[in-house]
Amino acid sequence: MNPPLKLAVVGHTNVGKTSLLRTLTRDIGFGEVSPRASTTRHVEGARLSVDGQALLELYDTPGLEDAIALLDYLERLDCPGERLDGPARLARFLDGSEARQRFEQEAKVLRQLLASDAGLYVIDAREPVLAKYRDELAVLAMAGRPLLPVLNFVAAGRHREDDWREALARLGLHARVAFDSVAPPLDGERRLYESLALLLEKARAPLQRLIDDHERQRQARRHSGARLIAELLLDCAACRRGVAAQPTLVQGAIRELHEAVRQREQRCVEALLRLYAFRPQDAQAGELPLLDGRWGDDLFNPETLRQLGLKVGGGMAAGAATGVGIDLLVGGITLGAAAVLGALLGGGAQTLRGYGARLKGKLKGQRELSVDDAVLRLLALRQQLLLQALEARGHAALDAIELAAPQEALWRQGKLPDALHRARAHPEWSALNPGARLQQPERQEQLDALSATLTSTT
Ligand SMILES: Nc1nc2c(ncn2[C@@H]2O[C@H](COP(=O)(O)OP(=O)(O)O)[C@@H](O)[C@H]2O)c(=O)[nH]1
Ligand SMILES: [Mg+2]
Repeated sequence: MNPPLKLAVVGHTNVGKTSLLRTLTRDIGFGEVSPRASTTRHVEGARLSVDGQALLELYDTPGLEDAIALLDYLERLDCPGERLDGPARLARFLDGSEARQRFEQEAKVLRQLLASDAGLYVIDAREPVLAKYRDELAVLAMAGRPLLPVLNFVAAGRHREDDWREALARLGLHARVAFDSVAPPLDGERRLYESLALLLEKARAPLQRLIDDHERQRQARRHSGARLIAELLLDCAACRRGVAAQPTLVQGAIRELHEAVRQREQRCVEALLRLYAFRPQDAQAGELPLLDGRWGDDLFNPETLRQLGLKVGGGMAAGAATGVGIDLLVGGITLGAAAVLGALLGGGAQTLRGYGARLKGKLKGQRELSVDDAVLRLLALRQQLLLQALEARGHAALDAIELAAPQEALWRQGKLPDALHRARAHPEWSALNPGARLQQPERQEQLDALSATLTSTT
């Protein structure tokens, strides 16, 4: 088995070396990231494995601080008549006393680069190409290791990628990748490894394995993410609260339902953050702008009627689906409701036994409250936006994600997925209801269907 490929992450102080490592390892806790200079004082490493096989080791290094003075010093190391090549020059420097004193920090970096197969040279692409950076590259080039420049901070508006590209070419560095550790390009990691494979022939196979594995993991995360959202929506669509039709009780029930939905959404946010390996405080569910509740029209839901074995005309079913008939049994019987009632009675004892109690409750002024369609649409949109934000977020990001409410026009109207209409008629499908039976095959089926819809629209 081949030993893992070793990469040294090198560059000036504060250009995002530690941040790049966090993003490539998907580890928010790696090292210490800080806007202050020189937070990384020693060499720290991380290992990436696939199926238990270590493929890549990445080493963080302290920043190079005084490359101009070091280059001067290195250029004066030849004895009279001698012309050292780069590695010989560095070897002499590292054996000398200055490597333990004045240039101690730089010596650590160079030792690590010499112990590695290649270096990633991280650049803050917002910076002008200053002499100190050119000298840094000249010093690093002496190690005789392939160097891949990583132009970091390219998501920032004002960067100088073109200046850097030209300057790097003049130094003989023609491969490079654009990256941003906080908001990495979607294919940034793949391009980084592919460019590296061009510089290092022996690294091609392990890097390709890494690329493939990371793509598989990305797909698996998306799939699991869509499923977490589908669970949230199903729980909310099937949730119901019974309450006597008295204004104060009704207000209390609405508040209670509102709170249950809010907490359920927050649980989904936390699960998504865990799935993407971010911190719990990296995003919060926002306020729910509305929840009026929706009154027991589930009795007229086509799915309920189907369960009852009732055949109703298209107009009746459509009316029920759009909420016509809400409250009918409380306020007074309209034609639609009467038709259902008649059909129920006509359906015989068998049918009435199942639904009679709920129906009787309604007739006595007991009401059933459930979650608005608009709220379900809002939850779906908001969580899908969160999922997209998590996919695009680097593990070096420090700011929390703002979970703003999406535009009202988007969630006020529109069709609900069929799975949610069905869920309305199945209180036992909601973890928010007592007596939930979440393993029912039919629920799982609807969950799969809903996840698939969400995956295709995310
Ligand atoms: N916006 C943005 N900020 C970054 C990026 N990389 C690093 N930072 C920030 O730049 C600062 C220095 O980063 P750090 O990783 O500690 O740099 P190092 O000294 O080279 O290890 C920190 O405040 C990071 O959050 C990037 O690609 N984009
Ligand atoms: Mg650092």
